[in-house]
Amino acid sequence: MEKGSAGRSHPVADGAKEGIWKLIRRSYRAAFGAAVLSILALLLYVNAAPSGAEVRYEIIMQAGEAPTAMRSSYSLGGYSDARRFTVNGSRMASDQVVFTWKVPYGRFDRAEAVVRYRGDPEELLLGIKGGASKWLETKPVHCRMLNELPWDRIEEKGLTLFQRENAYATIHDFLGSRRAVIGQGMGRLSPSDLAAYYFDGLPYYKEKAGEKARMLDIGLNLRGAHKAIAYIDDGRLELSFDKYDLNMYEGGDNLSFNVFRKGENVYGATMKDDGDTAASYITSSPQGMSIALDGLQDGFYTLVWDCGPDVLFRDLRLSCKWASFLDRVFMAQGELYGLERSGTVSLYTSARIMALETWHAETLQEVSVDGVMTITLSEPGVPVTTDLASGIKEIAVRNPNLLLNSPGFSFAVSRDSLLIPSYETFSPTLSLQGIDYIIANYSAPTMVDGAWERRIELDLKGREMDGNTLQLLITSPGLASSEVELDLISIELTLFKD
Ligand SMILES: [Ca+2]
Repeated sequence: MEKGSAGRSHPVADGAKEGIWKLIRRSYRAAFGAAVLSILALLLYVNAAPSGAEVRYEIIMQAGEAPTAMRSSYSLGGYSDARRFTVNGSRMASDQVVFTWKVPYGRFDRAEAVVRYRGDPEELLLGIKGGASKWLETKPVHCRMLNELPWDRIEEKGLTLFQRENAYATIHDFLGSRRAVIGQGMGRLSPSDLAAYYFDGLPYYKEKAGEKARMLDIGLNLRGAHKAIAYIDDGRLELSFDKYDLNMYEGGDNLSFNVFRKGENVYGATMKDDGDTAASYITSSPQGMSIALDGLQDGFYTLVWDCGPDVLFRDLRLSCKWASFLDRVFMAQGELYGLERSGTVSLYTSARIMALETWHAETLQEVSVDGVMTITLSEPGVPVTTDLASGIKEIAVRNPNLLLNSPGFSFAVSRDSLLIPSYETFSPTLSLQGIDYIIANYSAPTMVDGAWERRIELDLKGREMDGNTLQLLITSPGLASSEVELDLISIELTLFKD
């Protein structure tokens, strides 16, 4: 927005003018000693047209008297309505084997795979990716340590909760009471009595939790850089906020806003300085940002506001039920910056230790935790560190001109919307010391006719198969250097376009 322009920026009208907002729609079949690996890809394509199409692939692995070593990559040729490929080998001799072939469509919504094999590898994974794409969807087929773990276990819909003690009767109870909301690989510092294995908990939890308000209003004036996590469960993200320049320091006040999914940038925009780069102490008019992202994969997204402390943003609205700020929240009292006075706000956190700080003598205050005045700020610019009880606490701030700092933890504006980031990520080499629960999007394979059999599903929404090329990756980390013999019998793959 130009300096001096009046009124509140309307995100659509002004956004288009400024160009700062964009819309992005944007069976070693044991017969006769021959090993047969068959890959069936049944392609059910339902277009906008009422009739669907069905395409089937069959890929057969054959070995001689003894299983033939299979390693590295196999290109399986093109596609047709019914196609069978033959590759020699059945015994995995490398940590990974890749099958590549052409598919008739660039996009599918999900895949279902049935893997049959012999052997007891430490871990066996199945992954799908597009030819040259950076994305990879992977699910565990076999995990020896979990298969043999003698803990109590509850299985529901492909999920398994392993408990050292039998504390929860259902997975739903477990997820509800603990808000076991876990972002894979986020590497947070939260309590480590829980490990997660290929688990993105909310999709399961929300089925029974019912609908809540779809829009989250974050009634905070936020100053400077912030990072948040949001859980998307309906394929889209609408988000809006207003940016103000405080113009207290010399220099430009750009704000870069980015959205990431598993480290991949799915949206980025920069809001420019208001034109006042002096230390004028004149707060700018609001500049609106409004985005609508469609076709997103469900899961955790990271939102990043990158800017200096001379930038304030507020009126943040998000079309999701769960969102939390990571590590820190820097709230600004509007009254101190030429905006209306900010009233009492409550933030919810699972933090066990928190540092609070205000930069102004006017906003020295006591801050309450769960209704008890417990933290006293008596000197500006001097952080006060406090230990907090376990569980989710309400931090009430009477005069929100405060920096809350709790690296590794999160803050939400309501109890219901709090996301508690990752605990431990389970791997077969993880020490279980201190771990009492493992929640896994995994169930042990079943033994059928002397071989393991496991069915898995993969979400492919929003995934583009570049050049209509699909790659199927079978991975067993450390297999080649181990004594384990792993014979693949068959893989059936069905791809669906819903
Ligand atoms: Ca400025």
